[in-house]
Amino acid sequence: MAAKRGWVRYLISDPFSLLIMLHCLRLCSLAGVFLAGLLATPAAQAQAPVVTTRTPARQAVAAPSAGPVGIQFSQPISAATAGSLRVVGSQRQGRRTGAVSGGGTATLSFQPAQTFAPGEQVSVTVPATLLGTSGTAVRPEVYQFWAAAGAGPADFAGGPMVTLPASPTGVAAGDLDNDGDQDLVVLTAAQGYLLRNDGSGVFTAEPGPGSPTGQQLGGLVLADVDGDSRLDVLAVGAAFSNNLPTGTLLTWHNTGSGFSLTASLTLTGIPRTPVPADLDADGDLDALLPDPGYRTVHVLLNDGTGTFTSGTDVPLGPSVNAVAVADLDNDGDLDFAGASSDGNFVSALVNVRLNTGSATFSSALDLPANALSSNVALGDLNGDGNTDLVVSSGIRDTNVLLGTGTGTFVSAPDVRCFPFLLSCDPLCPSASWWLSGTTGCCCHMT
Ligand SMILES: [Ca+2]
Ligand SMILES: [Ca+2]
Ligand SMILES: [Ca+2]
Ligand SMILES: [Ca+2]
Repeated sequence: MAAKRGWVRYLISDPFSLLIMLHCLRLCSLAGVFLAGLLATPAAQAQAPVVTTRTPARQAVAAPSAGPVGIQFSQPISAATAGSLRVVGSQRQGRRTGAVSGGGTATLSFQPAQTFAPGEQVSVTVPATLLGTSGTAVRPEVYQFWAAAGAGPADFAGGPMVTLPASPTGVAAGDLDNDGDQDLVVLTAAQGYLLRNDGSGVFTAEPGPGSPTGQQLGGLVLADVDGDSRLDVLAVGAAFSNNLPTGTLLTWHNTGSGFSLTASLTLTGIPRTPVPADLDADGDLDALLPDPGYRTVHVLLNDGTGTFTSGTDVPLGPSVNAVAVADLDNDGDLDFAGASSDGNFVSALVNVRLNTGSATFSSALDLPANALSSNVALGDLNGDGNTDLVVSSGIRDTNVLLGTGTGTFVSAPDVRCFPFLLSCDPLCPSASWWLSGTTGCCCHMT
């Protein structure tokens, strides 16, 4: 007690020490508030629910055609928002109709009203409008899988011919009348046709998407861009003025009784075929359009009604011929790979771009490819759950690159599928043979 009184007398008698002590007390108080804030953060601000398990697994290649699609989260999901889950098919309906169950629990299940078509690619979006029961938005993600196809012999026999008044410039298959069979849309330079399937593979042609005056049609793809569960038609229109080309993304909405050209967007150059995908994980299909003339991949974002606006384009050279979309680094957003070539037989590349999650893409990871790369496809070839990459060459073997799941790839043996290949010889006997860059042998064409 005496010592305590002594300290007090000392501090009162020494104002400098008193000031230091008061300052220390103030700092301790501030530190306490800071620490209390840190400790209070987890309770006051709940963690976002995240997806922990997907059924079918991402990149699955033989998913049950009847469904369901099951998603397990780290926390229970609000029943009121469970319907925000989006399941989108590439061949039937587009946005799939069906029932979501499991609201209020940590496992949602979507049962599609109609089976997935054999080999159909299915995209699942977990958007940020899906909330946990605490009210916190989920961490959004998009993933893809493929429905099982039959184990057929892969032999194809010719079917009945359909005569059209002009040469086709594009064809795409999908169930446009939602009756369960695959119909066709065929474009000619100035007119589109719907070839309706009678259910047995016999098609009847009727007028389809019409072309705006002066536009030549190409680059056809089917996708439900307005989310009404009817496949719509996207195509690239080309117009020339003083020999200068202007490209337009044309969108025909499927009304159920015809096609209505209701949206278009003018672009530089003449882009190639659009690739629809939910690039920003908000539940609608956006689009990538490779534009070789301008060495660009156009990024177009959907407002949910099928109206597109330009996003952040991606420069990609030398001459990007095609793109394919998948989650290359397993982080829950869709990335893309582009096949590009400068036409001189030596500098073909695959350009890998990773999505930031909001449809902006990283700088290129360039992978060498065989000459004149003309197309690229993505899928899990070796069943390890990672997306692999296949690049076709105009004159050489097909490249196979196996994904590591982190956005990088390792080379696998090329696939020799050049149709006119006659034989190989390591000695290159004459000028009509050429050296295969990956196998080290010389090949000869018929
Ligand atoms: Ca049909
Ligand atoms: Ca639609
Ligand atoms: Ca979107
Ligand atoms: Ca990704």
